[in-house]
Amino acid sequence: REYRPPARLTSQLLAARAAYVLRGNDQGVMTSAAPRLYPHMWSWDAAFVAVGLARLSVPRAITEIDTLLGAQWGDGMIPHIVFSPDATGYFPGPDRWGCHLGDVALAPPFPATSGICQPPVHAIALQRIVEAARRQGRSDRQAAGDFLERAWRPLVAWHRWLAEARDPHGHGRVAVLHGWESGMDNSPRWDGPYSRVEVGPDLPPYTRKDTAVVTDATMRPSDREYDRYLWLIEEMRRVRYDAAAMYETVSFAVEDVLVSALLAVACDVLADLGEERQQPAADVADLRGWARRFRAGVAGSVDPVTGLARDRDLRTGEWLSTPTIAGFAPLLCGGLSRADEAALLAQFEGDAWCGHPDLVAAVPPSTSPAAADFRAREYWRGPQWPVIAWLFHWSFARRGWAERAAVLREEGLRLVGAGDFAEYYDPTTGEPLGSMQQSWTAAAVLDWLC
Ligand code: 9WN
Repeated sequence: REYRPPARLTSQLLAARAAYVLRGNDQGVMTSAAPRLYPHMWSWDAAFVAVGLARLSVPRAITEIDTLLGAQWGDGMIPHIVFSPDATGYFPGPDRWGCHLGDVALAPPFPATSGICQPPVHAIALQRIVEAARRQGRSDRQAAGDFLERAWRPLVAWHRWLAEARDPHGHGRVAVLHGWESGMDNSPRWDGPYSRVEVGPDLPPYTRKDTAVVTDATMRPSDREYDRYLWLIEEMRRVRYDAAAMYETVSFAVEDVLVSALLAVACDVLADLGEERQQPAADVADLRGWARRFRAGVAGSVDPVTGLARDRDLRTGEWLSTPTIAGFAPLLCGGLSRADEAALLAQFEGDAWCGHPDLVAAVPPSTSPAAADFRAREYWRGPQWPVIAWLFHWSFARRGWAERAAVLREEGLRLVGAGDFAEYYDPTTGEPLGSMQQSWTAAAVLDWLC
């Protein structure tokens, strides 16, 4: 396929454009994930957006997370979408979820939300806000300190909910009950579990809106996939989003290694902040315990043959070994022996992944270009997502791998250098795909450049 990348912008211009994108998507107290395709707030997007906003304005970054936490459910779950009252252009919207209609006891009546969650990266945002405030004046430092006090209990409650409601048997791995909960909707990781989801004959009819925005339908999940996505919502609605009933009955239930690794890291990040800022010792001890448990659960999932971490289908008990970016989850949270970690790092940088000879930029593709499942333009089936590059960059820096972190930053900037701020990119041509002006892409760039 012919695609000639336009010239790279200077760093200054790229950063200015990134700020402009976030400004354009700002609805006041929430930032839409993208202007047309996603005109609401998404949970993990909001955390990454706050990381970027912290470089522009600490108070505005705080507002973003305050808005998200304002939609937290009574049991601690942070919902994956907080619907903007001012936007309608997304399906499934509030009425299809039905969480705000009164019979879902734990959901807030306002704002309307979805009934599932997304990866727990919010403590990372808190840490980056505190960090950014350190470099600013007294009022920002004070605002960040107050924010930490205010966000502490909600964030501990969120982590507790994930540990208890989504890992009730203590496996050390968080269960996702919908591909959307993983944030990697149609990753080939989920093909097996989804193939076992039988769509009932009583699935209410619906019309997709996403393919009216991204008109090349091959860049989005298929209609067949959407039927299953909608069917799972139907199953959840029928048990009124009761967490225990969902865990037992929803036809898609998979222990997700990437979410589990992120929970482990997020617990440690939050515990570090809590120790530094004198938060309750009992909370800190719980956080450390969850960090240990989920780190061990991720390490315990590693395939002895490939060295990659694996998800596990809770409905069949089988390990899922499709080679996707989630296989590198242990690099985020640690927990492997030195030798296993070195081998996994070598694989990450090797020619089946970031070092594949066909890649324009050496950042991880969502699926290995060497795998039979690889599709260069199809959403989570192959494209590179700048936000995922940022996540590995941040984790590598946190783990003390400064040089490797610098390479991911440099290569990530190569990918996004023309300033489209696309949702994802074709790894083999560098073509921007999906939605443009995607907020979390702009946020990653701001963090890299400012
Ligand atoms: C469903 C907002 C979200 C991201 C997800 C990404 C995509 C939604 C969709 O967009 O998912 O939640 O409609 O495709 O897969 O990671 O949070 O940017």
